[in-house]
Amino acid sequence: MSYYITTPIFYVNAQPHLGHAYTSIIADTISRYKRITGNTVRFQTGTDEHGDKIAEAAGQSGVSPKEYADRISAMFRETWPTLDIAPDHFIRTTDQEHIRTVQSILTKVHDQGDIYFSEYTGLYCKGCERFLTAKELVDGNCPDHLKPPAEIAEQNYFFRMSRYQDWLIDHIKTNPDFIQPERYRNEVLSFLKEPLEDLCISRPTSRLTWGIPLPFDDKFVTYVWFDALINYLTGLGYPDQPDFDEYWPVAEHVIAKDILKPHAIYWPTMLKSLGLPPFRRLHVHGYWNIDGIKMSKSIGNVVGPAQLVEQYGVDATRYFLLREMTFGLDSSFSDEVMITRQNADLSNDLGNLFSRSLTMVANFCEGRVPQTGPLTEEDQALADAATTMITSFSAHMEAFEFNRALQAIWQVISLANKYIVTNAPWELAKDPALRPRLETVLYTLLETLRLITLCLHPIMPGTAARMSSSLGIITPPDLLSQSNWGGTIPATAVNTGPALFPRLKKQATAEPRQEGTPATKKAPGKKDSKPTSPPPSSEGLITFDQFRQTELRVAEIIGAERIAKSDRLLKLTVKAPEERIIVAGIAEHYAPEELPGRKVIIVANLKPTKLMGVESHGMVLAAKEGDRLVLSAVAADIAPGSRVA
Ligand code: ME8
Repeated sequence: MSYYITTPIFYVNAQPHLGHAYTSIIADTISRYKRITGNTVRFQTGTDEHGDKIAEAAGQSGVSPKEYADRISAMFRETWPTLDIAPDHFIRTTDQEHIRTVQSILTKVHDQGDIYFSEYTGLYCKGCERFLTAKELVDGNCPDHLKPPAEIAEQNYFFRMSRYQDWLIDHIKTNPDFIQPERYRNEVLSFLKEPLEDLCISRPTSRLTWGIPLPFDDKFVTYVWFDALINYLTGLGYPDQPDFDEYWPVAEHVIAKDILKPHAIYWPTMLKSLGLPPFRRLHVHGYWNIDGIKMSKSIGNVVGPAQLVEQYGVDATRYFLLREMTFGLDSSFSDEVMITRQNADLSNDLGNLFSRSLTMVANFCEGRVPQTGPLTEEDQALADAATTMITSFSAHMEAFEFNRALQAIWQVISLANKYIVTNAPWELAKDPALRPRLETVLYTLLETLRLITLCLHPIMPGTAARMSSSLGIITPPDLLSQSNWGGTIPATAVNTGPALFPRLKKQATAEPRQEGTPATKKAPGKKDSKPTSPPPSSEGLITFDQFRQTELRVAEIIGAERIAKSDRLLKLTVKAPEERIIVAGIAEHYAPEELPGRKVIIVANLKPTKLMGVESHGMVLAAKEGDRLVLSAVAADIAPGSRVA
């Protein structure tokens, strides 16, 4: 069977964060699961590169939109392998092939009369890149971006979405699993009770040039969603490539609830207008929150995948995200829960079962899989639990219930750990007469571990590969043919290998990020909490309290002059927002003339000190690389005196 799974294509106006990583880990896990259950899988992700937000972010960085998109798109592409996320295709909306496909689809839909020109006034949220209805606002703000939308009136092209409303309602009703989980299906159906408006699909080039030109009117570019959603077709070579015929009928999309409407309403109606069947299923998950607020680049409270991988490793990160969130509901990220799970579930439960079992095989059976004798009732109970685990794991995976799929595995891990205690193989080993019993117990443990490893492949590919290698398993995983009891082959050499997961110290690891290093920023309106944990033990680290004593501010340089008899020092007059003098050792790198007007970051609360006779009230931050020195700067215009947090 074929299977096609996609993530949203992510905007390139900011770097990848945990939210993007979660969706991508889901898609990767499912594609690995589908592969080991005999499917031919295509997994697609990519980046969404047109629109106001991107053009604006590029402008702030002082580069062209394309250069900016190239840079951030590469970050997404390079981040995924660090999380063992292995898409088959990475699509970019700036790919020529995509642009051609979007234009040919626009022509087709236009020719058949589903696109018309009209005037429109509406409430536009730049964050969502769409018009919101008054009903969607909370206290006048977009509920996701916490900002009021702008009222925009302009002439534009519209897609006759309303024409397909009845068809869509009928399709959702007759295909109960079209939108999952059910709460989102209900949400869409309830939205569809009101008459559907047509969809504005263009922007005048006077307002936005960074988009795909409409083939029938070059004074307009296409609206982001009409461009973005089509990626799911372009990536398959629509309309005439064999991959399209193979994979489109089995397409499944994974998204978070922020983009439910474009996927559940715009997209199926666009497909209907094109004469294509809708995708097979839409899987909608909730938000990762920090302090109860959605983790998002526009709010700035993000946790980056690189920090997680560095702190916890790939597999612990994947495990945590899949185990902690109930698919469809929101979840909170915290280092504390992450560390607790790693220590309890991975290091203790799984790690101990694995290392104890293999160590006993090494000690009592010279590192070779023993023979199994007849199973006692207790052996049989574990064997039954392990084979039932496969069935229940598979059922939960099929239903995108990742936390329950993992619970099914951990139930067996826990049973197996108890089995070790009650059977005490180290006692059996003392009596040669009990040798057959010892061997059966150890065989039962190894076989249970083999089945556990089989289930872990899609979740923690690296760990499962290490476990397989220790267990002497050389065949690639196949859940269909390898899930019967008895697959472990006696006399196979096994080895203990290094510990699967190290135990983590709680506060020392948790503190730096929880208390406000760049990885997280307090959400607006939240008071900074006092650090409660003791200072980290590692040398060289400072506590958040120590860091907080340093007051960093944005300062505008309004004057600069050389200091007599010094080759190194410049006397800077800055506004921060009060005027002050700062002496900076930058004369070998910057001429005084080039400095006024620049905004830099300063340490504002240093005790004044005299340098070459001039009193300095603070310090300018700069970066050094060999002999080079580059002044700090801010990425967008901001008032002098703004605090840097
Ligand atoms: O919406 N929790 O791109 P985007 C969970 N380009 N998932 C999160 C999340 C969070 N806090 N934050 C982001 C776009 N995500 C469009 C999509 S598709 C044709 C076009 C994930 O960069 C989640 O998958 O804003 C969400 O749907 C997506 O990132 C939004 O990514």
